[in-house]
Amino acid sequence: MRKKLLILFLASLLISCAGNKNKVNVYIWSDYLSPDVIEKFERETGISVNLDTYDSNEALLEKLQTGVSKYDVVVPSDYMVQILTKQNLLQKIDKQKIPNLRYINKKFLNQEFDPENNFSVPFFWGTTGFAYRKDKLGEVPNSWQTLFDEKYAGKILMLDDMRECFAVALKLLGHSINETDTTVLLKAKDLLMKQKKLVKQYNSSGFDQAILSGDVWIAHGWSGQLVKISETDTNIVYVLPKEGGTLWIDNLAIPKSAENVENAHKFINFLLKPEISARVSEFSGYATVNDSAKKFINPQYLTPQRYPDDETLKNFELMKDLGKVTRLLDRFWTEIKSQ
Ligand code: N2P
Repeated sequence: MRKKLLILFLASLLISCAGNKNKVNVYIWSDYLSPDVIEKFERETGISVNLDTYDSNEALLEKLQTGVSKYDVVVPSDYMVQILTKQNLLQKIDKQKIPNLRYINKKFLNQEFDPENNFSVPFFWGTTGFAYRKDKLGEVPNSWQTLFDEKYAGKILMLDDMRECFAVALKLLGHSINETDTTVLLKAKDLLMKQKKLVKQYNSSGFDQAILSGDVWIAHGWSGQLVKISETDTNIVYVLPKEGGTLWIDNLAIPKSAENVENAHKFINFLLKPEISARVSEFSGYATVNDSAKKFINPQYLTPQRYPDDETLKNFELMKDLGKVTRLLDRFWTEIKSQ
């Protein structure tokens, strides 16, 4: 009996070891990957994908800091790549193992947040703007001011995202989204405090559904999801405000604590295949950084809404790590949310 038990125990140990080798744990923005792409990777490589999702960079930071879950691939935005690298939470990517890096448009490489792309590989890019319902607004808005207009009280949604909300207030005040001056930040906080009574929800996961259902009339949000619904419902319009806002690049990266590093490289390289990049871009609504993918994308998805030109983006900026000032913003944000 004892012997049998021991054999059983050893067998299960073997199976779990083999199982470990054959998986990749991915922590990524919700709505980024389509199920068919995951299945294709699993079929081609025999590696199974465990997927967890998040809707803010800060949620990702917290997960990696506490170390409770072990992820092999994560997708931080620009400023978060900087923060994670400074905190030694990412590992160097072995570029030899990512030959498909060659497909990435050079303009997305060697950015200030990772000058040699040692820790991150660009994946999607996009903007932060807002969408409105044509049937409810008697105007054609082009300014962040609309999100602060009393007549839309109770019909406004803001992203549940500290940096994104401050970016809106700062742009409205005529400043950079990376402003660090305390007096200016205080003014931005006051603006957001006043706005709070007009805001129905702070929501980063269902902002598209909230405006689609008519629950709100104006929704602050990210390009992909908002552009996607505006393509199927002509009553919804996505706006890039004249004051400018956030331009962002989301990147594939491997945490220091990853246990399946080999598989992480395989997964990243797979996502950079032109056909695969094309598919996930069509699915998510977000713009690909992969030039060779464009020929696989249905031209109906290569619109100025999804790919705004430089002129439209002239007042849009990438977020930067604000260093110590982040703590001040954290405090302001808690005050706003708890008032
Ligand atoms: C939301 C994806 C947008 C990410 N699902 C912005 N960095």
